[in-house]
Amino acid sequence: MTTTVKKRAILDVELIRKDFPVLQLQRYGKPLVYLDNAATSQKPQAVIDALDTYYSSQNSNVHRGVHYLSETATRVYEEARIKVKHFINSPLSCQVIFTRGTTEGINLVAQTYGRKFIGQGDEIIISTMEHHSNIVPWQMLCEEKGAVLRVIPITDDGELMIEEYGKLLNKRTKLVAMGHVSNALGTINPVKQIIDMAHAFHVPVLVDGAQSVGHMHVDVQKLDCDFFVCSGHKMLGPTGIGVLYGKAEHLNAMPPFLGGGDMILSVTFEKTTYNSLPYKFEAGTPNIADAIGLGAAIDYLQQVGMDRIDAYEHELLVYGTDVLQNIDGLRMIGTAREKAAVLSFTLDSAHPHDIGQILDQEGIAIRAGHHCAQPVMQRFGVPATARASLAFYNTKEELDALGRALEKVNEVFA
Ligand code: C6P
Repeated sequence: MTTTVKKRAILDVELIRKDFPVLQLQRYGKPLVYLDNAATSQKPQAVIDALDTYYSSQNSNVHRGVHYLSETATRVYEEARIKVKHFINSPLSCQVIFTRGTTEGINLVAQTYGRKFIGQGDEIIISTMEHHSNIVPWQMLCEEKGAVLRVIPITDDGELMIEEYGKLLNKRTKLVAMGHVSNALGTINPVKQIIDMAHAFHVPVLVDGAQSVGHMHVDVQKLDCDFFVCSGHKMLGPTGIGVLYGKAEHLNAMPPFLGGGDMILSVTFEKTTYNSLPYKFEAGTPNIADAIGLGAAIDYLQQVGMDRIDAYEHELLVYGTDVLQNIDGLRMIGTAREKAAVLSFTLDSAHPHDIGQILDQEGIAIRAGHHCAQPVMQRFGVPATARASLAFYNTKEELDALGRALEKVNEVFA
């Protein structure tokens, strides 16, 4: 992987850290070192405050009431949608659909677009490094429809084999679904190239942006992706809220996902007519508070600046990689040239779960396991990895602490 620093980030990390209550905690009398950001990010006070403000002074149902509170709740909920629109550069805010998260977004596309447009003998392309959320919904669809799942292989560094991808594309291909950044390897996939290659075959592309959108600038129009999905909780927002962006032509052509209130224009026992976008895909009372919380998270990310976040996290990645390379018996899993700040590794001396436990005793939170990406583990011949995943509020000192703790693991298991 690259060991040069792209550009220097000027970021006052100590000041930023003060905005995150969880980062002030201690674990076993030691300062908490939170390195499990790919699982979920911590939340700044501004997001916690937005939830508090909503529940203490704005709480009401949206799109229904004629009273002041309902109109206020509707306004702030829809403002959150507009914030997402600007953040990912969606052409229109009605192309931003609130979901529960990435998993729901992918299932929504599989169950609506997929069921309508993918049939017997058709092919869907994914890659070896997908999260289970971007495998299982397509497998379920293939089983139901008699379609075929095709998988792009990856190199020993954890990079997509683009030539093999080119060979898989053909006139039976009906969809490509691709992770932007691998949660298990950190690989940043060349999604623009993947999309352009698919579009040459008139094949739409869904991008799983769960691990990219809070860490780098994402522009869905520049990417020209057909669908983009992400989770609020991985980008400083609350759990239970996510986003599905789609091109209007696809969203309009898709049948609804869930039926119920708000997604209809009129209902009789004979016939229901569906609401316009985005409401057609938001049946029932939506997750109002958490959408507002996501809006506050976006405000916060934009104040810090996505370019600065990206550059600083890259600096951390380079530094952390150097620290880990000095640990005896450490094997890095995922050494792509283009990497996000995910350090996935094994140690000769200890199982990843044991590593996780010893690190926890040192106040360091990492994830150990298969990271819901079992095919990647199989590809690298390991049952699990230990994974330190970074965010812009992490520091080089924390990575030094990780290095010292891993040396301790080696001593304990010597
Ligand atoms: N990865 C991790 O620790 P949800 O659970 O719907 O918010 O996100 C699912 C998901 C989809 N795609 C990718 C690339 C992901 O990384 C995740 C979530 C977490 O790596 C939890 S398994």
